[in-house]
Amino acid sequence: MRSLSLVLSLVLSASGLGFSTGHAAEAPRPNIIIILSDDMGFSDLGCYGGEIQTPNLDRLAANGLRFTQFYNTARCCPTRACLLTGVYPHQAGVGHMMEDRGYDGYRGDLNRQTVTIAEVLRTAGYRNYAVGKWHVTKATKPEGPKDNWPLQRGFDRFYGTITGAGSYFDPGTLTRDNTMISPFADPEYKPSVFYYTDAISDHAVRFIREHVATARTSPFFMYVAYTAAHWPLHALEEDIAKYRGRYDGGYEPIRRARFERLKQMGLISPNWELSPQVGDWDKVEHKEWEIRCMEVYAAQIDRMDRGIGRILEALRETGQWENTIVFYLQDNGACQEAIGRTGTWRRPVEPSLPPIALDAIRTDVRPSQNRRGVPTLSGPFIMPGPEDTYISYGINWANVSNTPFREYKHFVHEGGIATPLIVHWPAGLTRRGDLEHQPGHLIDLMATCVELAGAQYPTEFQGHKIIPMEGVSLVPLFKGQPIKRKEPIFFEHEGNRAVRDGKWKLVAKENQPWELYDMEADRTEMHDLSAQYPEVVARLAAAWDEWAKRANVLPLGAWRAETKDTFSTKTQFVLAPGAQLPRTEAPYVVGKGLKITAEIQAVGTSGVIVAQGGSAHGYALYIQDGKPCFAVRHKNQLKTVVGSQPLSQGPGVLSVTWSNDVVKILWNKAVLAEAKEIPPLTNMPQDGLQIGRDDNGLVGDYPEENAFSGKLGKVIIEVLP
Ligand SMILES: [Ca+2]
Ligand SMILES: [Ca+2]
Repeated sequence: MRSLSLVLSLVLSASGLGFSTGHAAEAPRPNIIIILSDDMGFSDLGCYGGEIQTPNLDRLAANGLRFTQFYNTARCCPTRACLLTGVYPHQAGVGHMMEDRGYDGYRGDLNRQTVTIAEVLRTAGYRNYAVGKWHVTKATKPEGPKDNWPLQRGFDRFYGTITGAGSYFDPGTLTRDNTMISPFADPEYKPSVFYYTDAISDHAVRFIREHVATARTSPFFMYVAYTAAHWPLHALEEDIAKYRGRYDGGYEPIRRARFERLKQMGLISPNWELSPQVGDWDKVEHKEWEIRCMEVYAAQIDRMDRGIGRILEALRETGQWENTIVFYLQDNGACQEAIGRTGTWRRPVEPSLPPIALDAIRTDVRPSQNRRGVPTLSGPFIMPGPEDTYISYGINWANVSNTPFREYKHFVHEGGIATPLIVHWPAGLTRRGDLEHQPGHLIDLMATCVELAGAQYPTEFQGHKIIPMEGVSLVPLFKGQPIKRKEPIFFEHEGNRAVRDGKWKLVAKENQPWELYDMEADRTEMHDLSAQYPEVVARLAAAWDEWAKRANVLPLGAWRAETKDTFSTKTQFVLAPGAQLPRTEAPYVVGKGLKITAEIQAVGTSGVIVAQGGSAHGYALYIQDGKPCFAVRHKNQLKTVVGSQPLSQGPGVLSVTWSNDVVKILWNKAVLAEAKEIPPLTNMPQDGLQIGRDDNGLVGDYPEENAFSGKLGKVIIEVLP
């Protein structure tokens, strides 16, 4: 059957028709929809044990197939690169995020040694549509290169965002086809309230209808990549209201209930232990806020599910329901990143920054303000949900989302890489409501689509030699037949590494020794068997090494290498509170002096005024115990200059000059500190710059993020020769 459809597709693509008679008239090739959601845990969906209402996905599961051991790559970009190309992310050039680290596995852009599913299916007569988050290119400027945007990688239409995360009410890099647009100046789409999840659903529906109206003789492939439920916690009030009270009991009862349902549903073995609970509800200081975080998260997923319901409805209305195969999966495990979880903002907050025109194109992932000029609000005194907030639900709820597994996004323990996979296909699936326990991985989706479409995976494409696909087709499983996987499944992200082979999983965190788990007996990874089975460890470790060599993973740690990007040549930066600059747009500080001038409207007792860099290289001006401090990191060594006394009542101007190896801190021109022998940085810091907080790696000796507790005006940074 496979060879027959292969021959057929060759004939078809040769004739350029893309639609078939004869054999295919009896069993026409299906439309294929892959729905990917973002930063969700293994047990968030109703049909995977969750309490969040997902009736549409639950119905798909009840009439389809649910995989219990499907895997992603632990992170947004690598997952998208892997899903789209059918090879491991490093082979596609996206071993980490969207920066070029100077190694082929870490280019931050899909390479041309790979083809996307859309590129392959187009050769078999499919029309291709992409909706939602793209995030497989570093080219995110409206007028920059677009050679790795969807239309240049096999898709006929695109509506979505080129970059990763962003506001749901005003997403940066919003794009239709090849043109960046403002959601508030888009003549083609004018909802009463713009909400990105709805915009994705609406455009998926629109593309289905337009396809059927204009190109119904061709099958279609559609890739729908929701950003739900990635931070920020943005949702519509009516949806949040549905979950009011649902999480009042804290973490433990929800985890416990999910664990029990997972067992009842047969999704996990009754013999596995529940991984340890991370959060202690009794110690949560801002309980109402913490509850609200999970309510908003649930609302984001609820709204996505209803959008999926509308996509399915469009299939029914257009007669495409029976022969459309729908896949649903998640790009990585629940996200523990603490974003916007500190700060002292309190409402009401009036606009205090220059407004942004409604038709202006925005490209910011983490906006510093909304269009009206209200600074972006965060911290435990601001309830998440509205468009002027930017908050994440944090590690404790992520631990709940990932029930029963441990670890999170970034890690290749099960909590980072386990995803639901729902497959639904009325015309082609003989199993209904079944569970499939075979391990599978994103790499299998290309092989599956190639078989479904009767396409031929190329050895050469547009003059480039193409890497063979890594996965196996899942199609036999749809009919209850076995699949034959020749190789183990491999993982690497940020130095975290794993290999899954049959019942064995070998896994390690960066620079840590291997751990070995028997996944049949202990999938929650509670009992490390590496000491008992050294021969299994040796065999799998050798297999991993072999894979790492051939799959562009090496050199391990290359994701930390100096980027090949060019840096800003600007010497003056005028920045608003909440502003952030990516590394390539931040002040180029190597060998330079700096002058920082910060307008302080209300003096706080703590928090970062400006930080550029992290724990290896960087500098930060911040307040601690009311005193101004200036921290410099050089090759992991920290030097901190502390002001002699707390800042007097504001408003005032705090400034630092750092030149000729001398740091001076001044408050309204009075010198509060002077220190010598602090040479300029020798390396450009990896982290970008933020005003009012320190993201990712911390420069100074202070708590994570360390949002400024007072009120800032503008901050001016001058690069001195
Ligand atoms: Ca993600
Ligand atoms: Ca930082």
